[in-house]
Amino acid sequence: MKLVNAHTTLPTQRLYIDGEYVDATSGETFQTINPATNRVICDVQQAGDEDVDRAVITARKGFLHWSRTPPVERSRTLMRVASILRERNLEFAYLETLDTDRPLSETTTDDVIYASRILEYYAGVAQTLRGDHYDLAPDNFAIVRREPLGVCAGIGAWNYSLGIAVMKAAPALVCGNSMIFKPAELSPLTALKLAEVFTEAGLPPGVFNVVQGDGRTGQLLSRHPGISKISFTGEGGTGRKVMVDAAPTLKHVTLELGGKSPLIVFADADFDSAMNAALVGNFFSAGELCCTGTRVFVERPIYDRFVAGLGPRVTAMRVGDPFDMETQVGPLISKAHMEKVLGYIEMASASAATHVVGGRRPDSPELQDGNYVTPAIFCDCADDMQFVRDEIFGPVMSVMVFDEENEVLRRANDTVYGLAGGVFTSDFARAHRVAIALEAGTVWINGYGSGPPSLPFGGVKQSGLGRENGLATLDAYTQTKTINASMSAMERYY
Ligand code: TXE
Repeated sequence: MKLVNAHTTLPTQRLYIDGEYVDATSGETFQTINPATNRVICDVQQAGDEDVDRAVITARKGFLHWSRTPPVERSRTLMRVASILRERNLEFAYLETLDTDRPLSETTTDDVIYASRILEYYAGVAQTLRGDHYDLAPDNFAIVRREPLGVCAGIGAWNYSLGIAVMKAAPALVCGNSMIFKPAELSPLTALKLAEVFTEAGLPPGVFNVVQGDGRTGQLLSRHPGISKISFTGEGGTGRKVMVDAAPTLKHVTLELGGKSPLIVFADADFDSAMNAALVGNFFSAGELCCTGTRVFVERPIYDRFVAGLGPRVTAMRVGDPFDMETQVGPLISKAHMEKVLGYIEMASASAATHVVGGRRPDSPELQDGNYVTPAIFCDCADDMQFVRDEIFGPVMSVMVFDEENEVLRRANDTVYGLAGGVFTSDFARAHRVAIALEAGTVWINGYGSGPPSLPFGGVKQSGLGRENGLATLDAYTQTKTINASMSAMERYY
């Protein structure tokens, strides 16, 4: 098992259709770049319409076979995939770090293990899939069957490419569907390795396929008449385009979109715990995470002490080479994204907010080639400042002060987003009052960020449609059929 490193280059990557690598017919390629060095890792073939058509025909064949596979077999296959991923944790983690910039300290402990846990969860669910029975009358009963949708497509964002692929494939496959997955063009590599593992685990050809490409390939999937469902992860504008493209063929759509989540710290909170949450809730994965708690509201009595405590903790964070196990904050995914984040930092610096720490390019010579930005904190922010309202998707924390519970709830909910939120207080009743009042798909009380596969995750308002993980997701990958059976003759009506 050869581990990649910061200098690894790879041969041109292809598509994975019908259980094997195949060449795209489009003749077009794109490059995936190492964010820590901005050197090319490899070329990747772009899937065109003929390639997507081929994937759909194959996935349809795969679906007809797989949907007739007993759930216990589906369960065993997913369990085999999970155990292979655990065995090859380092190989996948190193590749994910190379492609996504997220440090080994995260990918070796979080990404691959989390993907395995999702597969294990749905493997356990497989044999519990069932419908309902209704006793309507002595001579009349009904059953409601839960049936798969058919060929499903997954479109991924670039930050957690393996995790997002598995979050979509595991529930889809466990319900008897087949899947065509398109990873983001900025991190296309681990989805291909995942496809190899599915084949190695005995998944029949055509049940999990990977096509590569940018938004054009994504649009081909959203529009294809042979695809019954699109599960999309990405930013809101793109999600709305997917929905529009999916409408003419009336596809089922799940959208996991962006956020600008509030983290509320009351004066009676466990101070250190709240501080830990603010830091990990903003700077894990260098803030390139949808559910980051980037609007930190701190009750006035502890505001100054809280802000004073943040600075030294951020200064001590180790920003550097993602392949160094000591690194806590790696580079951002691309030069363009780094410029976008630096633009917001410039905006914040020019505003009336107070700059606390960070938000600049590091000085060390060995980091000059990478898309590095040191974690930034601004305090004394106003709710209407653009960098406080927009999703930055980078290491930028905004801190605001508040006085009253109703005031902070109004302000926390004053956003188009509704993905997540956090509340820190030792008052049990207030914790639940606030959690219930926050407009979000997930709220953490006295914690931030953990999301076991058994819990549904997703946004309200402009943060998404539908859920991933948990049992709720099974409704997104199945449809019901009511069979109403009569045991006596039909009476004459006309
Ligand atoms: O998204 P983009 P990115 C969000 C995060 C941020 C965004 C960053 O909040 O807003 O994702 O990811 C494909 N038709 N989440 O920049 O640009 C594109 O090729 C069909 C939320 O990747 O929207 C890529 O594969 N597809 C999430 C994918 O869409 C199209 C967790 C996403 O690209 C397309 C992680 C089109 N017209 C990030 N245009 C959550 N809520 O869980 C592009 N694509």
